[in-house]
Amino acid sequence: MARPLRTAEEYVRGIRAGDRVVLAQAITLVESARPDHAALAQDVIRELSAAENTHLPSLRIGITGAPGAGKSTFIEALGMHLVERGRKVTVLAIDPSSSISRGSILGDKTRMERLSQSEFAFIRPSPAGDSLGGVARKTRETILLVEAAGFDTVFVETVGVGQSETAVHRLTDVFVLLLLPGAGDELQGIKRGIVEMADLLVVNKADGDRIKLANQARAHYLNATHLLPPKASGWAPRVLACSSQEGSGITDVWDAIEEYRSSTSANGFFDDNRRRQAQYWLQEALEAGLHAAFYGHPGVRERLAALEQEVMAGRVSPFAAAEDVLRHSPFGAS
Ligand SMILES: Nc1nc2c(ncn2[C@@H]2O[C@H](COP(=O)(O)OP(=O)(O)OP(=O)(O)O)[C@@H](O)[C@H]2O)c(=O)[nH]1
Ligand SMILES: [Mg+2]
Repeated sequence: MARPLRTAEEYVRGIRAGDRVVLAQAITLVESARPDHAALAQDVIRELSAAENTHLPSLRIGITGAPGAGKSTFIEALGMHLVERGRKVTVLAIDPSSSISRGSILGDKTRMERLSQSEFAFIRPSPAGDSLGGVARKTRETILLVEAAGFDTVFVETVGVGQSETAVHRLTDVFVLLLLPGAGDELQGIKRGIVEMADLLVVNKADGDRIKLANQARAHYLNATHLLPPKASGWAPRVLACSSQEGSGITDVWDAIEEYRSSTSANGFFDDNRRRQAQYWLQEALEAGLHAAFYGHPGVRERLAALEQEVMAGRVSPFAAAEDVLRHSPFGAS
């Protein structure tokens, strides 16, 4: 970040006022690897969290699906639908591969052409990072910032082929799996575990000569979800079809999401889930901090360097060496 940093107070004031420039700068702070940026970001987040949220209760929506399933186009269609109804929409992404190339940004902006121009929408590409956990943590903090700025609907898009959807599931209230007409899970590269996580399964591209295939896919997944064990949320997953390109079925998807929200709010799951997510991120941050403190400690580095060769040569047992290293760490008894 080249420009001089603002004070925490200035960030907080700007974000509360819904200033997009300040919001974007605060997110850059959250994403920064510099310790002084990280410390300032924590100050900002602390102040924002301490204040009473005067905005509408937010809804965080995870969107996953195979590459090319139409996630960005779907978010554009649903996002515009919401913006027209007075909601303020944010689109975030978790793309672990973006640490190498941030190539999909351009693609996403063109897929979300109308939304990216709307004053009621805020689109931010996936943060870069060396680990999925790090990227997900930055996204969690970004969610807090955009909500404080008054964005009440947060989409988090990820490609449903790896571990990233588990991270998105821990960041969002409702999880939507986008599917292609025709092809089964195996062909779409969707793992069974992801189907099990979904609250809504939406067969996209139900248009033109694909309508019949889309209906077949819908019947297939309807059957598949009936075989799944009941969810802790008490919600039975819905299977819908839509065309993000033509806009058909988008209203039904939103109605189902609203129904999900009222049903899980009524039975307490919605708030409970957020509390458990907060607990999870506390544990996650502690583990990351412990890991960094441990391996960054000079005593640990020294002992580890000395013992590694001994262990590899078979002269010292791995477990004895580990105990030795732990004794020389900040957590050792000595
Ligand atoms: N016919 C039709 N094409 C669609 C529809 N939705 C998306 N597409 C097309 O499918 C292609 C992929 O759409 P994207 O929205 O980029 O898909 P994505 O899932 O975000 O892709 P990645 O982010 O690369 O994983 C584009 O060419 C879209 O125009 C739809 O409802 N109908
Ligand atoms: Mg996309």
